[in-house]
This record gives sequence, C-alpha cells and structure tokens, in this order.
Amino acid sequence: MLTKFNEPIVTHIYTADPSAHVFGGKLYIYPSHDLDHDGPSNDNGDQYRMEDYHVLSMDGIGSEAVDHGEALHVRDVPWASSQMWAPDAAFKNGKYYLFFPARDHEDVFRIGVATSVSPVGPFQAEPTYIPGSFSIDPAVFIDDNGEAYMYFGGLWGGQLEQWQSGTYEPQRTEGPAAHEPAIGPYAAKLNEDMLSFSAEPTQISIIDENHNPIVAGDEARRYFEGPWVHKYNGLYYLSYSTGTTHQIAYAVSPDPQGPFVYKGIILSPVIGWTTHHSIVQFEGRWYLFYHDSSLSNNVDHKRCVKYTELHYNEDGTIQPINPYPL
Ligand code: FUB
Repeated sequence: MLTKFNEPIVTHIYTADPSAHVFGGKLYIYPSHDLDHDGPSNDNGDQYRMEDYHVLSMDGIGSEAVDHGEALHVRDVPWASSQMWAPDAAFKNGKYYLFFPARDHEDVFRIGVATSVSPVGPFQAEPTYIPGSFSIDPAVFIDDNGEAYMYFGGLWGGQLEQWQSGTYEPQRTEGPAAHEPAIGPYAAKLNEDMLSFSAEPTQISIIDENHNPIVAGDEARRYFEGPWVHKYNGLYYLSYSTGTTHQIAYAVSPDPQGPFVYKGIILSPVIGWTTHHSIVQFEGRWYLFYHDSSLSNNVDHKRCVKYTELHYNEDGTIQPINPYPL
C-alpha cells in the first residue's frame, strides 16, 4: 500500500509513538506496537500493554511502509517485565541502537538499549537498563560534533512525579502546585559507547519569552511527555506533548540542554488521548511523524502512525499543522 500524508502508513498492526530517522538514504520508523486487546483503560496507562517492537521502512515519501517483523520482544530483555513504550533509535560506532522504556521487575519504568548491525534488527538487549535512567519516552539526538544526548520523561503513568526528590517515591503521585515551575523533561549526555550516561540526568527548563518558567498549571504549554529534539539553522528545537491538552508544542534554545523558550503549537489535537511525534529531514524537506486512533475508531490504545510535511516560517518558527486538513 502506498502511503499518503495524514493517513495510516500501515494498517495490519496498530502502531504509535513514531521516531523517524534517515539511515543510508532511507526512512526508518521506530514505533510502539499497540496490542489489539479490549481491556480497561486508566490514567496510569495500563491499557498500553505493548510487548515488542517492529521497525518500518520507506524508500521515499509516498512509498509503501514495509514492516520488518519483530525486532525485539520483552521476553528477550533480562531486566524488563512489561510495557515496551515509545522507543527511539540512533546510529553510531557502525551500529544501530534501539532505546526503549519498560517496567523493570519492581514495576518501575527504566530505559534500556539494544544493539544491531541492521537498522531493522533483530536487536540484542543489554543485560541491565541504563544505570541512572528512569521514566519513559527516550529520544536521542546526536549533534553535529558527535555528542549524543538522551531526552526522556513522562507524567502520570510515565512516573515522572515519583522522581521529584531524585529517588523513586512510589506514593508521590502529585506534581508541583499550579503556580510552581512544571516538571520538565530530563536530558543526559551519553557516553561514546551509547550504553551509559556520562553524567546524571538534569531537568530541562522550559521558559516563556520573559524568562519565567512555564508553570505546572499552564496545561496548554507545560511539558507532559514525548520529547523530541532536532536542529534547524543552528538552533535546538525541543518539541513535546502537552498531555491533558493534547497538543504538540515546541520551544527553542541555542544550547541542547536549554533553557528552551516556548514558541508555539506544531500539531493540534488528534483523535485519541495521546499525541506523540518526531520530526525528520529527508531529501531537503521536513516531515512530522505522529499518531492518532482513527484506525480503531478512537480506541486510545489502538493507534496508527501517520506523517505529513512540516514547514518553517522565515523567522524559524514552525507553521502549525492541522492533522485533518479538508
Ligand atoms: O505508547 C505509550 C505511551 O503513550 C507513550 O510512551 C506516550 O508518549 C504516549 O504516546
């Protein structure tokens, strides 16, 4: 099946959380693989019961999206027990790295790595999760000088509230008060081996144009989950989901570790509760990969990956995208 903008790129399985990359002149998409079940949903995200990853590839824009089959299963990850949520991938040292969150055997979300000589796997998981990692939604950005950073973190089911003191407190589910700075995503530089952090993760600050932190009560702008970082004209763009207000927003900084200044909305709400995206440059144009729940008639945990073109204004701002153009 050829792919079209704003339509599911595959329909034989449910897919979500697409991380798109260009490797060797071809587009590779690393999505979550949603299980087709009819169990109950809750705010903890128990309905997102994913067990494995499938890598998709496209030869070009409009080409068929090819499913390369199971690339990694939770049964082959020694430290993980369940919920293989949004992954990302990177290429370095002649190898492909798949970064993924999952619950460990104590039910705490951690982030692991698996490696392969092929962009489509199969991937071999490391025996333990990345020491010092926590929460969900890893996104790895490799800068022009080769330095690699992982951005991660998600509220609610992603457990970011439980790490506010720096150690895991399972009972602490409340975030900051509405007038206090919102919890940001975290960033950590990766070591050359891409398997460990070179320093403890630090929280990224998202501020407004007056340099005031975006506060927790500002749900239209504050960070919720799904970070992505890309570089455009020498600036770093951090984009993310606002969760409860269902938008993809972005903020910009001259430094990959921020602070990032809030700029606006990239994607208005999609069908379904979650929204999660990536931004990739391919053959000189920019594309937004995202998901919605249209393929399942609005079942939140049965999602489908879509994509469309993304455009910048002359001043470097991004033109907002309507996922359902007429
Ligand atoms: O797919 C499971 C979770 O839903 C992801 O980790 C979040 O970003 C949200 O899309």
